[in-house]
Amino acid sequence: MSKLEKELKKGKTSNEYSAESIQVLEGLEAVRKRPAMYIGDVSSKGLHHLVYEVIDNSIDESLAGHCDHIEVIINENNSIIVKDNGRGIPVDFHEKEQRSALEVVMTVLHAGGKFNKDSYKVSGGLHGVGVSCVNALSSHLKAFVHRNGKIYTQEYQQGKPLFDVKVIGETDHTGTEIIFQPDQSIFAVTEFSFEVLSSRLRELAYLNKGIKLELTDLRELEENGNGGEYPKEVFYSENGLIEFVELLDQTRDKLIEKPIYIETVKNETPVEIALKYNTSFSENIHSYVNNINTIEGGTHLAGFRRGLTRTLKAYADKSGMLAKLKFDINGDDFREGLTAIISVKVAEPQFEGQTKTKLGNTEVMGSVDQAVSNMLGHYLEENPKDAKTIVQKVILAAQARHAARKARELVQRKNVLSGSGLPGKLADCSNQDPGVSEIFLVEGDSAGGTAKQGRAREFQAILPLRGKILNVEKAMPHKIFDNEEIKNIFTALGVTVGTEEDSKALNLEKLRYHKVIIMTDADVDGSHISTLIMTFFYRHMEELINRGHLYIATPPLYLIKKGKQQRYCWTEEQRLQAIEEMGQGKEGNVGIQRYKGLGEMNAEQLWETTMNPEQRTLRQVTIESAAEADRIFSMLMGDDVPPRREFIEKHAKYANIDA
Ligand code: 0RA
Repeated sequence: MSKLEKELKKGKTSNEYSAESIQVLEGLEAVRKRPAMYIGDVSSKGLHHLVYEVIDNSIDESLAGHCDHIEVIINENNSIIVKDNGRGIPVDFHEKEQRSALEVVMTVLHAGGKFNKDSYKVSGGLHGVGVSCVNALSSHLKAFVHRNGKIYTQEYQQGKPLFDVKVIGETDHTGTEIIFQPDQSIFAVTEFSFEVLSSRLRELAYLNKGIKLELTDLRELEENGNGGEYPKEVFYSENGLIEFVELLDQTRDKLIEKPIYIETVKNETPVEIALKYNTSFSENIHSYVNNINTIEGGTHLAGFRRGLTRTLKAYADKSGMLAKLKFDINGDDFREGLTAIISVKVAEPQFEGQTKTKLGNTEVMGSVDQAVSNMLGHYLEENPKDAKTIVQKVILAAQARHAARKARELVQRKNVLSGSGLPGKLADCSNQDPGVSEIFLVEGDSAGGTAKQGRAREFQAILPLRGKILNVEKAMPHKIFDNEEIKNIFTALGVTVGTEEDSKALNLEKLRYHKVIIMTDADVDGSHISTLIMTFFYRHMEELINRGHLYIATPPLYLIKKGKQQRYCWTEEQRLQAIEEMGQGKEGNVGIQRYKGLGEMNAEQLWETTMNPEQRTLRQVTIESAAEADRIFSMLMGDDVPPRREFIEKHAKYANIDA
């Protein structure tokens, strides 16, 4: 029993110490009762959030200039170690709190900052809840602090100290090490994903140059021919955002040789920006506030756009290149082929929007605007050749936008003219309520036919797509609206794109189905087609993904049969288990049928396995990290073959079974 609990048992509530102890317990209890309020949710996302929360404290320590190495270890039992070489959490005894500062930091909500006023604390997870929340949500946590030549430690159960902070040895360095085991009674998922953690650490390394971040997975040995070693990745970026933007654009053809880089402090707000132009037609701007990806944008993004447009426009006007232009140029034109990362550190960020990833602080707009204007203004003056190339690209973009608008208007006008306006190939559902309606985008006319027979006509619509749809990553914007399959998707969904002010604005108000389901064959071609379709949605209807409308159907890979018994299997594991269970002690042969195409199933089978809401599994498409998605899409869909092959070999889930 901890001292805290003993005190409480004795009912010593009159003195100050016990009153505080009770507050602490109440604070931690509140976190355990409503974990979602503090860390978002208790799914895999919330689980990983615990690690980010601890790492953020170490990142703060490095932003204060005291730490340049952070190690993360996934232990065999899915507990996590985060270790840094900072100053170490203070351990001195606090008269007012009547206990060690370490204990206060670990057990009092939002206490971290109290001891660290001098440092510029800006990092902190989306919820900025502090390490005490992680402690409250861990069945067991240990803290080790190297400081003053000594090693201090304290352990906790569900956030409650098991003993007072004690010294267990001597040391010649400083730093903090935290080991925690997420509480299984709270989290629905307790297994950490190496990929998820490594993506985040990679991102953090680019966003915080000069810090070495290491991730090791002690759960399984990787075969390497000499006994095997643990999966491990080390992330370090000397040049931060410059390298980040080059990575994002590595598969695109560059327009200017080197990224344009800005690092400054405006009105006490640190602003860091790297940007590049490439020959593509897409805009890829990723923005961060205190290391958090602000997918909904906000004032920093608005300031960036304003500064970029004004500065480039002023240069273009002055250079006389726009003199003979017969049409207007707008903000979009300045961002075609632009890849940029914007990272600001804001002392008291106000997050708004549906997912709380939109920066609201109005003062930041001016800071970023000024930073971009100053820096880009100088750059254009000093690099006239690059400046000219960029302005020429902007003019081309404006030309293409006009062509695209004509094509789009033609499509949208035609729809209005031709009665229902729905594509001839669409087998619509009878229901009119988008909330319960689904549309399956099906690869190929023949599978489309089967799906039409198998569906629940009441709420399921089928749109067959012929072969591979256009690769939007490579096509000019106006070509997109020439493509029959893409026009069909737009009109079937009832979604329009483009307004007078913003050629990419999406109008989802008339979306006719709240579930849009991509259904392709369970083989390499099928997954290529679903990637093409996802790329299309990512580039042209991102909002539809963000609002959770896009799904992928999962047809089974095998049918295992024996006599009258039959079982569908989606994984190799299920297949082996089915064979074992069905084969056991009984007569007759077990038959195994590998499904590669939707066409190999009849209508009833397709309904049962893949379309029936009662039984099917849909995978929802989310944009976990827009930057990562962007990199993957451009790599998979671009021209550069080697990185694509490498990625497919690493991730292809069909690679083995088709071989
Ligand atoms: C409070 C004050 C100081 C450092 C820290 C907290 C601190 C917290 C964590 C969490 C993980 N690693 C950490 N490293 C440091 C400043 C202490 C001083 O002034 O020396």
